[in-house]
Amino acid sequence: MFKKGFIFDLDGVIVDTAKYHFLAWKKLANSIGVDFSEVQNEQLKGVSRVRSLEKILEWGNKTLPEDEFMRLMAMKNEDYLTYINTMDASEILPDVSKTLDFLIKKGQAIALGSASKNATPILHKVNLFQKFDAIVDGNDVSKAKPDPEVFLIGAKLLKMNPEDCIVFEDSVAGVQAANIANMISIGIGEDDVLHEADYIFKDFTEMSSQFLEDLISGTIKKQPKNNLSINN
Ligand code: B16
Ligand code: MG
Repeated sequence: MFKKGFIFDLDGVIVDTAKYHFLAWKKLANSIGVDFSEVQNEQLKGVSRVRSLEKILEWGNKTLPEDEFMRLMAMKNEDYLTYINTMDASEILPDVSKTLDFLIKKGQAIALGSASKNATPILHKVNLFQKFDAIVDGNDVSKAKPDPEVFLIGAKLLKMNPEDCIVFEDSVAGVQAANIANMISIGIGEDDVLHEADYIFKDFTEMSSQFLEDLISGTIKKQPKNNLSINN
């Protein structure tokens, strides 16, 4: 039997919490006189809370003392949690549960690879926690995506070699992290944003069971790439 490691990002792949991060960061940024666009927001996807605030301050040409920086991060998270608290299984993105169940039925190893420190409570809220063999989140890593640390820890916990792992990601930083880890990167979202991914789908409804079978058997392989490096 073929066995691969399937690593799922959380925000923007399993649940649409990316919209809640955007709303909470936008409110926080506006409160200190900074604004940013949806295009700029793509750069906040997949990156840590600390790095997100650093980027927002860079965009606004602002520097802050450390205690103020910490206070703003806490404010953003408090606001974000008010959205999260209302979540339930209806917020699981289309065909995610079906894909997880298919992979489980096929005996595949499944991990979460998220930058979020809120990942575990979110998985419990939407009732998917028990479907994962391993969870790696923002509490387990010291280096943010595009560093591959989160996915390499995931592979290790699944007892799989990185080259036998497949990553589902909605962020540019996450796709880059998967590529650097030498895993097959599958972008979930728009072609023009995620063009560095090996394969791109708008969402899981576009992914056939044959495609998943071919990933499992190894018929579908990583695309050759040049110049992979960490650049955030
Ligand atoms: P938190 P993912 C990431 O989650 C989000 O995409 C990113 O926007 C967020 O800043 C990061 O988690 C940290 O989240 O503030 O909840 O710790 O996409 O890697 O699942
Ligand atoms: Mg994401």
